Amino acid sequence: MNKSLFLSLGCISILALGCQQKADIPKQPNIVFIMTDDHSIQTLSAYDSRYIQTPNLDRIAKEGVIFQNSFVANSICAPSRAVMLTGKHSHKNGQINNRVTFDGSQQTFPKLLRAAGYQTALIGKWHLKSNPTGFDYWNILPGQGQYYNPDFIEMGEQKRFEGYATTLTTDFAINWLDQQRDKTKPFCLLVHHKAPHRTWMPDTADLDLYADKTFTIPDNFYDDYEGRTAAKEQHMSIHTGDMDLAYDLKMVDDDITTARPGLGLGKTARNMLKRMNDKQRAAWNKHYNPIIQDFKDRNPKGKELSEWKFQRYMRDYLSCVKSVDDNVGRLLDYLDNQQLSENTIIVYTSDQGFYMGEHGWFDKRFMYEESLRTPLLMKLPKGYTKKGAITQLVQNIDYAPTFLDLAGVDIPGDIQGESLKPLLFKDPVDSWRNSIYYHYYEYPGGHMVKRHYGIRTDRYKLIHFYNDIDQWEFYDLEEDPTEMNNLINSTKHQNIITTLKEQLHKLQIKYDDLDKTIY
Ligand code: SGN
Ligand code: CA
Repeated sequence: MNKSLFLSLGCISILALGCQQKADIPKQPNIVFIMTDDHSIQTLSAYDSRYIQTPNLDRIAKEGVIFQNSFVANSICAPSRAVMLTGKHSHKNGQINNRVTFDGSQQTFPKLLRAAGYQTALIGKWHLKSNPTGFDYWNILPGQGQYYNPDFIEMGEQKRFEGYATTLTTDFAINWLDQQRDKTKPFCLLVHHKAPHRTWMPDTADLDLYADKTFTIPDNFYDDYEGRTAAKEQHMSIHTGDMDLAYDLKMVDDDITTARPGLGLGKTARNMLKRMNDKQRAAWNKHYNPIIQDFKDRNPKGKELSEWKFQRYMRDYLSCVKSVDDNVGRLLDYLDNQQLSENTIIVYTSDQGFYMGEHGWFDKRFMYEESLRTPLLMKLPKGYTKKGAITQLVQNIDYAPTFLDLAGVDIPGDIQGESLKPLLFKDPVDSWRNSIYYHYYEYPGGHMVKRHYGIRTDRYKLIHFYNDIDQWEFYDLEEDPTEMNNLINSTKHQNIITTLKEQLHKLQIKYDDLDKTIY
């Protein structure tokens, strides 16, 4: 056989194998899209096991895939949700910050799936102000929602439910799957948790879980922000009153004045506690009262206070994550027991990452790694052959086109993300994006993180802070993974900085985001 015939026969048989693999995949797989709010990569053990074990979330990664380079487009809640629903950057879907109201008349993936015969449902946090559109069924928390005995708005009707938000959201999701849906249709179910969002109120069952654990303080907990003005001028510090003793850390006691009494946070904290029933409140007091007493006795100051706050923050936050993990386990078990897993893609992500004391912070917003990255795990339906780590750069603009592609729906031309479907087979993918684009807008506003946009490649990051500042930052993530050295003026790096500026400009053309004056 001549060489070229041999090669082409080889290619045909590889192609045939590819086609056969792809022929085995479900035509309209079900979609279960689980999202949490503010869950950091650092606290999901499939990514990082320093702080907590999350066996149920890890199960998704173990049985499926884990995206090692998963990023958001704008690291804050409502914008992230709008990005995911539309597959477009914030300036295109209009949800540039948490303050504006989502235009629910625009194209979203649930609407397109519904038109293609899917049954669509949304349960849990929504946060987009306008009522959900494109869902056959919705049952959402109003605004940020409450952890204890929360109200839910079910198809326009608001009711209060006894229980803990993460558990209730999961109960409602399982109930919809089991009792409410039309079992003759494929479904797309969004299960969107409030947890582990501020103010990190654990379930009473989990209060003592980390009581005796001391967590290692990040190396850059005492960052001096040298060479990084925006980082210096934020209001999201553990060291200051930004993290409040009463409101955030539950030291609700008449002897403890909150760090920023003017904000009335002590009062807000008391109101949150007032939602509890007697049994919940008794368990709460049993846990926190001795901590409050100890705090008053020791009266820590300076570094001792900062480190005390860090430990308290970690304990409460991780307890909220533990409840997420348990509840995701319940949902996975239900899908397995009902033999739904084979035909279903299960996605786990967060609306963005979060700081666990890195740079001395909590919260998100910055284009630095901890808040730019977000967990992304998927358990795949049968026929999708990829297993383990996926290293390509992916972003939350990609979710909408991925869901549409999996469901065999044409991806509209105005969607800016890319379908991740080609990455879900074990065959190598020849070409993929080599950079992602980011743009954050909520300034001035809570936590005072200045407006910025930027580009990240697999190795470098370039950020421009603008508005009431005009400063560039450049990081070599291989040399400086915690982004402490802004090398924007480094002679050695000027060539790569120029190249990145050109690439950034190209991305702004590609995504049509050159005009910064519109917002
Ligand atoms: C609230 C929080 C902030 C948080 C924003 C945005 N304060 O305003 O700490 O940054 O939400 O979070 S709180 O007092 O209400 O807890 S987001 O995830 O919804 O974007
Ligand atoms: Ca969030």
